[in-house]
Amino acid sequence: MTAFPEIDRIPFEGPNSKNPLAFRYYDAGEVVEGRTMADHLRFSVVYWHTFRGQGADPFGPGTAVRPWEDGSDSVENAQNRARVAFEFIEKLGAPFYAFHDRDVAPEGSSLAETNRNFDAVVKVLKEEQQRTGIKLLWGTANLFSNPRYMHGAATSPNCEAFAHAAAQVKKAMEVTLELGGAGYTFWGGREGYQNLWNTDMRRELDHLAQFLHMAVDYAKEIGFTGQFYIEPKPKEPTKHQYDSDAAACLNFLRQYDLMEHLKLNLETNHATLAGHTMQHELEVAGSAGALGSLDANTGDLLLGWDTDQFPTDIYLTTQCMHSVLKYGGLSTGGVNFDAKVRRESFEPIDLFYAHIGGMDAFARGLKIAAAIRAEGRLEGLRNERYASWDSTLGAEIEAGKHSFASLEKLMLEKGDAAPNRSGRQEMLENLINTYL
Ligand code: XUL
Ligand code: CO
Repeated sequence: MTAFPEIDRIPFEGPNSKNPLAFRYYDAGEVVEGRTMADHLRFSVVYWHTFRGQGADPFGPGTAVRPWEDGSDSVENAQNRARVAFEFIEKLGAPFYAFHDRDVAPEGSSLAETNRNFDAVVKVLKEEQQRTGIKLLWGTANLFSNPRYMHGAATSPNCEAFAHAAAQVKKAMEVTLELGGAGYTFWGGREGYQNLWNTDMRRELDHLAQFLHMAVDYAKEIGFTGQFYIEPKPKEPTKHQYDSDAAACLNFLRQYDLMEHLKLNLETNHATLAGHTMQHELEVAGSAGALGSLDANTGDLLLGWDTDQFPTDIYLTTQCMHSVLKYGGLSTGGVNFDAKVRRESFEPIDLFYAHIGGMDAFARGLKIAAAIRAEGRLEGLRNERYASWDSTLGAEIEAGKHSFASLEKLMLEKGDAAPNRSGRQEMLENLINTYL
C-alpha cells in the first residue's frame, strides 16, 4: 500500500528547475564549511502538525483530506498512519522526525491501557526507523491536551496532575531511549498562569524545577544520554507561559541549577510572540552556550497568534543559519519543521510542497550565511566597532585590572572619552543584501 503513489523520492534539480516537487537548493551531500548540508541542517518532520493536524480553527472543523485515515481512534489506524508518515518522510528525504506521545497513539481508559496503545505503535515506529534509516530527533510528552492538565502539569495546583505528568514523561523518555532519540524536549504546554490572584508563582516554579530534576535523574537511571531541551514561548494557551523567552528560560535554569542539563529549542513564531526576532533569541541562547535546536516556522506579523507557517523568507533563514554557524552548528539538534499547512491547503501533496519550500529556504540560508562568513567583511566590520577594547586600556579593563577609582583618575586627566565611530547600520544592511 502506498499513500502517495504519484510521488517518488524528491530529487535535487538545482536552481533552474521549474519542478515544484524538486529541491532547488537542498542538495543533501553538498559540502558547506566542511560538512554536508544534511549534517548542518538535520531536517526533521513533526508528527503532530503533519500527520495529526486536520486544519481545524476556532471557526470551523478540519478540512484536510487524508485518504489513509479510517476515521477511527483505533490502534490499527494509528499504526497504519505511522507507516504513512515514514513513507512521506522517506520520499521527502528528511533524516529525522519528532513526536509527542499522544500524537502517535490513542489514549486508553487508564494510564496502563494508554501505555499499551503507545507500545503497540512504538513497535511500528521502530520497524519503520530500521527500514528507512530515519531517526528520532527528539521525543516529548503532551502535557496540555487532556483536561486533567487544565491548570498545567508540573505547575498544577493538583499534585496528582503533577504525578500523572511524571508518569507520562517517564514513559515518553523510555520510548525515546528505545527509539534511539537524539534528544527530549520540554515545551511548557500550560505551565504558566491565566490570573495572578489565584497563582502561587514561587511554588509553581519550584515544582517545575523539581519535575525537570526528576527527569534528569531518571535519564541517568535508564542510561538516556540524549540532550534535554526547553522550548520558550511567551503565551498561548496561557496568558503568560513561565518559559516566556530565551532569557527567562536561562534565568530559570540558572536559578534551579539546571543549566548543564538543558539547552534551548528555539521556535521562530514563539520569538515573535515574545516581541523578539528569532535572531535575538538565537544570540541570547548562543552567547550563553545553550543553543540546542530550532523549531523552524514563521508567524504572520499581521496576525497576533501562533500560526506556525512554513518558513520561506530567505532573510530569516540566513539570520538563523548565520547564528547557528557562529555558535558551532547544531550538534544533537536539528531544523525541525514545527509548521502546518494552511487550512485551505488540504490535499496530501501540499505537505510535500510545504516541506520542500522550508528545506530549500534553509538550504539557501545556510549557503548565504556561509558566504558571508567566508568573505569575512561583516565580521571584520563588527570587530572594528570594538577595536578600542583591543587597545591597552580596553584590554586592561577586560582583564580586570581597573576599578572605578582608576578609571576616574584616567578620565579626570583626559577630560572626555575619545570620539565615537559610526555604527554603519545601513552600510551593513546593504552588505547583507549583496549576498541574497
Ligand atoms: C507549541 C509547540 C509545541 C512544541 C512541542 O507551540 O511549539 O508543538 O514544539 O511540544
Ligand atoms: Co515547537
